[in-house]
Amino acid sequence: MAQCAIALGSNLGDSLDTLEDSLKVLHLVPGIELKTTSSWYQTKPVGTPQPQPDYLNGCALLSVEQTPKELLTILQATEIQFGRVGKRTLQPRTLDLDLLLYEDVVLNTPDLTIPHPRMAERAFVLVPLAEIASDWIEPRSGHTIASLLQNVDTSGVQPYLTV
Ligand code: PH2
Ligand code: MG
Ligand code: MG
Repeated sequence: MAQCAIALGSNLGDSLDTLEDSLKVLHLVPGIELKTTSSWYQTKPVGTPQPQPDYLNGCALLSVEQTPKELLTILQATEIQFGRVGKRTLQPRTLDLDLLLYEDVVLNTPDLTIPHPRMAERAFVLVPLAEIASDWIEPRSGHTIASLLQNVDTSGVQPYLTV
């Protein structure tokens, strides 16, 4: 089994339900075990061309039998299952599932880049990821998640409090 980290995000529809249900769906896929989930964070949109609603973001650790490419296909199918339309980047979305880390693999293909190319600069990824994988070394930079987190502005990332 390979250890993987994924990022989850949503800023359209009932985001909390969508994120939690998507984790249940992934856990039911043969060959995928959901190991750990972070808490959820309400985050200011980063890099979006127009104003859009805050996101709900979190991360999860999976053990998988799938290859990186097979896992990507499953994540994309799950996004569609939860109503994601098209492949319009930087638009509001019901569900975004990004493969962040797969063991210590570094992969650069047209379809898939591992580690996720923008994870090291994104507080909305690093804050939840540091909760569950602070010692994991991001293999492109050679730095741990905890140390990457020290170099980003976390002011747009707030714990999401459920009542
Ligand atoms: N995802 C993006 C672009 N900007 N900003 C926040 N806060 N959270 C996201 O998940 C996010 C984003 C593209 O996938
Ligand atoms: Mg994505
Ligand atoms: Mg994304």
